[in-house]
Amino acid sequence: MPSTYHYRACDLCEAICGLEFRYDDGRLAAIRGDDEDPFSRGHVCPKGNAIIDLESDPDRLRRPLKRIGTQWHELGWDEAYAEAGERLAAVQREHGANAVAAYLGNPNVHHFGHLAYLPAFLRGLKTRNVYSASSVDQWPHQYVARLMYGHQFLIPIPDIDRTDFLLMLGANPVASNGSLMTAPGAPKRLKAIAARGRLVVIDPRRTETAELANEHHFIRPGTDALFLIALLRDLVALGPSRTQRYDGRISGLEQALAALAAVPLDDFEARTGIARETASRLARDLWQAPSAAVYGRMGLSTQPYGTLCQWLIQLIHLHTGNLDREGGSIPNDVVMPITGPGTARGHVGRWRSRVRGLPEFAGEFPVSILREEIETPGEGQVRALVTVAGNPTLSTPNGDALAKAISSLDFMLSIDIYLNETTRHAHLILPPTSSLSQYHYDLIFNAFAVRRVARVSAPIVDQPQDERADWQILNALGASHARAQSREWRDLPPPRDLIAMGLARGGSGIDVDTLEGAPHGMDLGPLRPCLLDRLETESSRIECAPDILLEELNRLARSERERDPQALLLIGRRELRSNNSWMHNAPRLAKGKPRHHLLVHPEDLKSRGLRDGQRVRVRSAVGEIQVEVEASDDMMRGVISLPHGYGHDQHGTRLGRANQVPGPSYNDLTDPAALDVPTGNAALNALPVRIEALAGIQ
Ligand SMILES: Nc1nc2c(c(=O)[nH]1)N[C@H]1C(S)=C(S)[C@@H](COP(=O)(O)OP(=O)(O)OC[C@H]3O[C@@H](n4cnc5c(=O)[nH]c(N)nc54)[C@H](O)[C@@H]3O)O[C@H]1N2
Ligand SMILES: Nc1nc2c(c(=O)[nH]1)N[C@H]1C(S)=C(S)[C@@H](COP(=O)(O)OP(=O)(O)OC[C@H]3O[C@@H](n4cnc5c(=O)[nH]c(N)nc54)[C@H](O)[C@@H]3O)O[C@H]1N2
Ligand code: SF4
Ligand SMILES: [Mo]
Repeated sequence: MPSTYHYRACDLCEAICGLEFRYDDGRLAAIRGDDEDPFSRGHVCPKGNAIIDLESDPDRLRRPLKRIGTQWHELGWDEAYAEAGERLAAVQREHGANAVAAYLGNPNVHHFGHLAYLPAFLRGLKTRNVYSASSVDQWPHQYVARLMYGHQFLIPIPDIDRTDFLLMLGANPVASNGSLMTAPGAPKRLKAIAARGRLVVIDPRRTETAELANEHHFIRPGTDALFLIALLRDLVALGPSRTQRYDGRISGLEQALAALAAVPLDDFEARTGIARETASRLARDLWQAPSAAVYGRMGLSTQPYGTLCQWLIQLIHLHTGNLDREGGSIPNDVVMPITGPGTARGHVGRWRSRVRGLPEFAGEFPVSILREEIETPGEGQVRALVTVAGNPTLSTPNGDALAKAISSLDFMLSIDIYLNETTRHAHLILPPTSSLSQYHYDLIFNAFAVRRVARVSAPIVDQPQDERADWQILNALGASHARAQSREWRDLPPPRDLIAMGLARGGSGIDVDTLEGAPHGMDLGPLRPCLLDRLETESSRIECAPDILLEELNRLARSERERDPQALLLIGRRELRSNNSWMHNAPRLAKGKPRHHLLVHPEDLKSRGLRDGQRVRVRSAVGEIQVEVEASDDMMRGVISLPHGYGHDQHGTRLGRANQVPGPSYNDLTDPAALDVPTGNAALNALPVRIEALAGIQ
């Protein structure tokens, strides 16, 4: 039988590369970047190829599993659905609706069959205890967008294909392939900026992206807000705000800019590690650039001033006239809208958490509070958990303590394809079938892309009869839970129908047939200014000075420097062959030298009497891990770097390959009390820790 070729978008990261799948005799034999995809133009990374491993992984679950004691047993789908629905309903009957919590992990966003079907299932649960990976990730972006532009997803995207000047802080797209900036082949796009204009990277590590940049500056973790304030004050001194574009549609810019004066900058260099003069020069360059964009990602969002940083970035765009203009920063207007009528703008603080009293955002609580909600007795205590494509025991603060809490639950249900560090605690696991057998549309990543693109991915393999798709599982669970509560339930139609409805709502004239006729995806052109027409604030204006953000400035003004002279600041990193916590089981990705080492500047090793390669103990306020150090002068002095997503070798998992290079879990060190205050987003970076030799091993 000859080879057959099929085309789909990759569903592993935000870059949504077009891939070509080659099947020989019905077997997936090779994956390449699709040269005809107008957006990704043939780009593929090692993870794209590793889809072959995922498809054939013997550890991947295919049928429901039920745990009795420590033993797992397969059971039929109908039986599994009935049991799940009944047990969730039973917990709620006895302890109230909020006694069931749900945690939604990152891959939900990558699968239409999860994303489009989850809201109905969650509505049926009627619980306020909803958590997701967003609160260890991008909440500051969504929150600032909500306050300033009126919708959590009205997020301006750096127009990197046209900008003359990109200032990038706390992001490493060469490894991560971009985030809240869907930009397949990011390295090429960034090289093009460096060639035609300027790419400036601010990062405590000289990253792979910094290597491509015209200029890189180390910054002391957690001090980016100070840096951005200095930059903005210098920009204000360079000239009046270029706000003609927003005339009559903007409130409070002068007030916001004036408020920056409250923050003292006298010890700027000592605190940030950046010369004051450097900030001033960058301000001049940015002011004079024909167009400019500032982009700050994980290193900025997941630190103690994440929201403040994202707000300051918007103010820079506004003051310099780069918001919503070519080469600046522009929200994407997609054919299947996630903003506008009928979408969730994201409410703020309508209710508060039971134990710590933290406000909800967009109907969720920050996941940093999940453990205390499970462990603290009283009305509303969480007694059951549903995880959907999430691995919170590795991904969220103080993960090992969370694991202990989870193991005490009355009932836990996981919708997941692996028996891993989190799902090993479940009583029931429901594994969705291969996404290659399902329709997919990137609801979110098209909306965050650096070009206007659209594509539908049609199924390329048949769904095995005894397996179930994500959307079928969510429909069936919703039905079974409703039945157990004697409530009505209506199944949602299959993905292709929902995609058609979403496209019709967008009113672009592009329908599913059009998209199916373009298997390599459709390019609809560069970003186009649209923000003013889409503002959803009550005032219909850009709100530049929300009280809560002004208060954040005051909090920073009052903050003190970290004083422990022995403390090092821990930050995270990503590597091309990782995908958060869950792809180390793919042989193609796990092979080669271990990549979980702790990077430490040679002088910091020396001053502690430590050697390159030595195993050390790392201690934070909440926990400790052991790990090998690697001397690296790519690190700023006083800062150390560790990837998250390791910590595999745990009792009772089925991860044959991942367990061979277990590594330690970063999040055994992170502190659930360390938060970005306005949102409750976890401050995973800039974590003070100490390192020391393991006794007896020196
Ligand atoms: N210290 C530190 N912690 C971090 C980060 C960091 O930079 N530093 N990054 C944070 C970020 S940005 C994120 S997004 C989170 C991620 O946090 P999580 O979403 O909790 O973790 P993932 O590692 O993405 O785990 C995904 C889970 O989904 C399962 N899965 C994979 N594909 C599918 C599928 O198709 N269907 C289903 N049902 N399940 C599937 C996997 O087996 C795994 O259990 O981690 C956060 N944690
Ligand atoms: N290969 C790979 N790609 C991925 C993922 C993966 O796990 N592996 N995960 C995906 C996900 S879910 C996401 S959200 C994106 C994230 O995408 P990125 O944000 O690009 O990813 P990171 O590599 O975490 O980049 C964060 C950078 O911030 C720096 N940093 C840490 N603290 C600070 C600080 O205080 N200030 C400054 N200025 N910098 C700081 C770190 O050194 C690091 O270089 O990546 C996605 N892509
Ligand atoms: S960059 Fe992301 S989307 Fe592209 S092939 Fe790699 S994992 Fe897939
Ligand atoms: Mo993420």
